[in-house]
Amino acid sequence: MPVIACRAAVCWEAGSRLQIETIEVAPPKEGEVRIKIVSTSVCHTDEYTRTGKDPEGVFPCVLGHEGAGIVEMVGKKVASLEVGDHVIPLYTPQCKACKFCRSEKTNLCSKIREMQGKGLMPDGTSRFRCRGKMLHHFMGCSTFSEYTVCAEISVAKVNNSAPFNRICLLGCGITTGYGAVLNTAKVEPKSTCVVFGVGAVGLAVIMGCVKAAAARIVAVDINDSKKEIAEKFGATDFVNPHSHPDKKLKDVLIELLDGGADYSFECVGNVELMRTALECCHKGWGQSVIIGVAAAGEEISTRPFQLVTGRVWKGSAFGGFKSRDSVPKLVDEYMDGQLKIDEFVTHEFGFQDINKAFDVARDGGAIRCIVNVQQ
Ligand code: NAD
Ligand code: DAO
Ligand code: ZN
Repeated sequence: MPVIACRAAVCWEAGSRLQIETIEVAPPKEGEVRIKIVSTSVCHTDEYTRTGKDPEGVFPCVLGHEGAGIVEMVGKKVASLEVGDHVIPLYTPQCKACKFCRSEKTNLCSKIREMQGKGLMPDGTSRFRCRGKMLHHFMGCSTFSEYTVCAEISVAKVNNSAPFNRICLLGCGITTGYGAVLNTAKVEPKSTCVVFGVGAVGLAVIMGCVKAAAARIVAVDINDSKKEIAEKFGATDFVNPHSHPDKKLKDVLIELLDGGADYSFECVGNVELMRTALECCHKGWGQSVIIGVAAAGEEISTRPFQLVTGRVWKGSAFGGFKSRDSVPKLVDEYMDGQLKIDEFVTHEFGFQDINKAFDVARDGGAIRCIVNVQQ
């Protein structure tokens, strides 16, 4: 069956800007599907990987992991997807058979983890070539291409009438923050919550806290322009650490919340802030959830006494959602008006301008930039 020649945004080496190239995309092998990507978005993690800070980046590669599209071709033994299905690629797969998938305690499927981490398909090869060279895949998705190939277990089939340029955001940021509140922390009504970082992930945390009927939702960001959108999403308070130069941030928050937060969420990827997020939690029961991804080699620290006295430190990946089961339901929640997505979109670009989307995302002026790949 035919190899497709199409446009893709290639990252040739760590630190270089993406280049729109014509690449070859091989047909899907057994247990794989080829997808025509309609829309994608630029997540903080794509930019982070592009710079070479993230260990998951293997170059040259096709980045992108927040996307949505249409199945164009199915490989042998694919039973759950058909040509024409509308889909969202998933960087956290769900095979439903491995030890992790069989446990209710985690969403971290291990079936294709090893090869995915090496930027390869499950059989250890790549479906992408450009200028005679092999290109690596990224996080099992590689959505910065007009066509990509994913494992069947890395694809969620979704409502055919949902707009691609909105639901692509459920491939990462929104799902991550929302689920961290509802699945990982399991925030109870009337709780007090602190959200560090008001990007897409932090806003989705705020949305989750509102859904959980939290009493106080304190948004923390070093950029004052984030106050308005945080409040629009339901934050009750906004704290800019720079407005309190003489006080430790954790003391500002402990004072504001009469002893500390019931729950806190770190949505930046800064290890110092992770410590503050733990230590601003209430003695005896406060829980802090790490969502932000720190640079390779960085470490967190605190005094053990913080944990001895009842604070709990946790982490959350893809919002703790079992991906193939949950993402279609989140699409339906959006279609029913129960879940915000439109409000996260601040910019929209054609594929040719994907680097502009990176620039805007990096400058902090964006929440999410949609890139319409077929335009
Ligand atoms: P973003 O860049 O859009 O937002 C980050 C926000 O943090 C910005 O508003 C910025 O002003 C703010 N900020 C920066 N430094 C700060 C500081 N010292 N104190 C307070 N605020 C500060 O990022 P995003 O796309 O929302 O992603 C947030 C983090 O979540 C990233 O680290 C990303 O890699 C990670 N992430 C994790 C998962 C997961 O499954 N765990 C999934 C997606 C993203
Ligand atoms: O299963 O060992 C594993 C790794 C799972 C990877 C989870 C990644 C979570 C954070 C990724 C950043 C967001 C795109
Ligand atoms: Zn699994």
